[in-house]
Amino acid sequence: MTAYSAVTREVVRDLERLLGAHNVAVDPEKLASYSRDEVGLQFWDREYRAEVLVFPESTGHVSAVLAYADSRRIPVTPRGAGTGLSGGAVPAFGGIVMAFDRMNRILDIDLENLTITAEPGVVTAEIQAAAARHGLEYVGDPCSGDASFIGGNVAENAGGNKVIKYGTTGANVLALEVVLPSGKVTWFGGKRRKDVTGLNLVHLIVGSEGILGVVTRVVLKLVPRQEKVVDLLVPFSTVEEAIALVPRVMREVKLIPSSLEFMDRNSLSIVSRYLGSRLPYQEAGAHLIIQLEGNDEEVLSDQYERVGDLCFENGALEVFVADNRNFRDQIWKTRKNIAEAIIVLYTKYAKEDLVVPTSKIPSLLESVSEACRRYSLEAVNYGHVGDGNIHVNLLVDESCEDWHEAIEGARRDLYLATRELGGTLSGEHGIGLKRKAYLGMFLDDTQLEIIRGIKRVFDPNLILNPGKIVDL
Ligand code: 2HG
Ligand code: ZN
Repeated sequence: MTAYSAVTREVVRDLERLLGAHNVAVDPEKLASYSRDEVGLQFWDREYRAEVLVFPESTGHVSAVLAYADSRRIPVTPRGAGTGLSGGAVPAFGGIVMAFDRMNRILDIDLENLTITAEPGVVTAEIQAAAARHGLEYVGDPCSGDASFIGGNVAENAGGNKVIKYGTTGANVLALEVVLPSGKVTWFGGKRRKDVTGLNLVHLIVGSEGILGVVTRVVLKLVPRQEKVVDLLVPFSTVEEAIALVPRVMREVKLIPSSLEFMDRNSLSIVSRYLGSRLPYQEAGAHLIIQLEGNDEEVLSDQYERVGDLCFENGALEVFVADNRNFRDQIWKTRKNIAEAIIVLYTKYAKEDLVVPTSKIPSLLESVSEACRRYSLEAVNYGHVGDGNIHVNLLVDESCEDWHEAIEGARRDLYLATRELGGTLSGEHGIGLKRKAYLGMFLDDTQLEIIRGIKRVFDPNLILNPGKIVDL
């Protein structure tokens, strides 16, 4: 375990000299709010607190702070908008939190090469909007996209609602400017669609949760924007019927929807309490959202009719075609607010991010029910069913005193079942601080040693986001 230096008054003065006093903060309220992400404080066994905040305005600033911190062994935790769900941006060892609020410029939209280049503090939705103004689309679409920063999306390899057709954030990253803990600045990748020149370092950085280097510029792929989008909202009596439809849409209608999302009855009931609105057939066992897109009205309507027929064949109670802005917004507002509804309405819960081969989703959900029976929990299951990525949220009765034990027991059982099914611990939220203790259930010693070795190559003094993913 590394011994880190404390942030003294002298260190704060040095940082002010490097960045300007207006880019350094130590006031306790700010420190507290920049020391957490969306993981509730009730989940940590102690308080994690930054000693100083820095707000770099340029790559030069990032480099200067890292070189300084490296030479003094002060931990640095990079942070996006704080929408993460794994404690990835929590300063586990105190020290410096580096926040990217002030590196928030879109630098270039390249209409020849179909790319957009941005600083890490740009909100994901702004990237989508900027691309849309040029008839293009950035397809990364995490549920937190109205708030999350693109740098955070890259660090966690955020998934979201369009992965089934377009892949995760990583699949849409072409290049990254990265500052290493030593302060050295380098570029991985470029504005090119192919690259086997050496190892794939772009995709080593994507999803590395800020433990290897700090991303200061991101070059993303853009695609032509499809002019027409239709969402089908399809209620089913049972979860099984809904899930059985997923591979059939792709195989039999021969298309890949741009989204294929799932919400069970409890998801809808909780989000409806939170938003004060209802979707049709709210009491049904499960709903699917199937999104189709295209440029030709007739082709699209032929496709959704075929998908609709298939839904009815599979026991759908109804097929609602949302082809107008209002209904589509209502559906997606409902879907995107489930996570927030749980955070606001409950304090004792586990938010899981399990992924299994899609054919194993029914078995996973059986294990969820079993764990709920065993530990007297209630489950809310929803998520990116087309990717096999289910956000199992386990709720504990608010009156339960030993709720941590119930949750840890259920998590362990579920992880064992997930592993048995060929699944894994996290699809898109990451390991961070929250899942670190369980990583060894999914990766063997050889794999963990490789990760530790890579960490040491990038960060020999272990100053960058220490305490995340693996211990050293
Ligand atoms: C979603 O898909 C997010 O809504 C959050 O990834 C999921 O909080 C969750 O469990
Ligand atoms: Zn999700």
